[in-house]
Amino acid sequence: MTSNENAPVTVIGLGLMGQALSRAFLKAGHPTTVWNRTPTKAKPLVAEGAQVAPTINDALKAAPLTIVCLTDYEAVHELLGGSDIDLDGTTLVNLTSGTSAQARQAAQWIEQRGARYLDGAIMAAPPAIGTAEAVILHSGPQRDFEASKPTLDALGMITHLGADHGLASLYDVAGLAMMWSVLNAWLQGTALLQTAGVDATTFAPFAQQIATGVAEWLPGYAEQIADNAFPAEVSALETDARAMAHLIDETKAAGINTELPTLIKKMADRSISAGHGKEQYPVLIEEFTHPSD
Ligand code: FVH
Repeated sequence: MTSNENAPVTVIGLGLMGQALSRAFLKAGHPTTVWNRTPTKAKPLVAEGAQVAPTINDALKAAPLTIVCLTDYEAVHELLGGSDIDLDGTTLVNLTSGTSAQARQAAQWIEQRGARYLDGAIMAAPPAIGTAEAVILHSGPQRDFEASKPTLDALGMITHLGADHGLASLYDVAGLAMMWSVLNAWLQGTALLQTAGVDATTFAPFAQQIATGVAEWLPGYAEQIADNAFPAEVSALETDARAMAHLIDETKAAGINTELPTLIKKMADRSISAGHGKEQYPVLIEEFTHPSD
C-alpha cells in the first residue's frame, strides 16, 4: 500500500466502519475531517487528531475527496440528496453496501449535482481496515479512481473493477454468495457428523481440506463455462446426482434438515432431464442463469 499522506480527506458516517476508515486515514497521516449525524461518535476521533465539521457542506468543502459510509443507500440519499447540499466539484467515494442498481442510480444523481462518483464495497471487518487484509473494491471512471487511489491506499488492498459503477456491489454480493454457500455446506456436513458423535472441531480440518481442493477446480471449470463446452473429464453430472441421492438418504436417516441437499439434487435432476447427464458439473450454470420458477 502506498498512500499520499498529505492529501486531506473527509469521512461522512462514523458507525463502526466509518470510525475504522477515519482511524486508518489518521494513522497514515492524512488531515481528516469527519461528520456524523450523531455528533458524539466523533469525540474519540478528535482525540486522535480528526477535525469535526459543523455541517455537511463544511465537511464536503474540507477536502477534495469525501468517503461516505452509512447504513444503506436510502440514508445516503436522505443525507446528500437535499438541494441545500453542495456537491459541486467534490469526489465522493461511497463505501455503503447496496445493490448494483442503487450504485448506478447514485452515480447518476450525484454526477448530475456536479460531483465525481466512485462506488465501493468493503470486504472486511472494521479491525482489518488499514491493513493488507482489507479488500476494498471500487468501480467508476478510471481517471477518478487513479486520482483518489493514493489516498484510498491508506484503507487496505484497493482494486478498481471497471467503469460500470455497479460492479463493486455485484462483486460484493457474488463474494457473499460464495461465502454463505461454503458456510452452509460446512454446517450441513457438521450436522450430519454430529449425529454420529463427531464434533464440529474434528470435522473442521477435513472440511477445510475439501473446500481448498474444490477451490482449485474453479479456474478449469470457469474455462468450460467460457467455452460453453462441458466434457466429463473427471465425473459426469449423472454420477454426481447419484451421490446427491446418498446425501439426501443420509440426512433423512439422521433426522436432520434435508432442504439444502434436496435443492442441490433438484437442480441437477432438471439439468439431467434437459439432456446434460453425461456432461460435467459446471453445465449447471444454465440452472443459475435462468430465472427460477
Ligand atoms: N461493519 C462491518 O463489518 C461491515 C463490513 C462490510 C461493509 N459494511 C457496510 O458499511 C456500512 C456501514 O456499516 P457500519 O458497520 O459502520 O454501520 P453502523 O455502525 O450501523 O453505522 C451506520 C452509520 O450510518 C449513519 N446513518 C444511518 N442513517 C442515516 C441517515 N439517515 N442520515 C445520516 N446518517 C445516517 C449512522 O449515523 P448515526 O446513527 O451514528 O447518527 C452511522 O454513522 C453499511 O452499509 C455496511 O453494510 C460494514
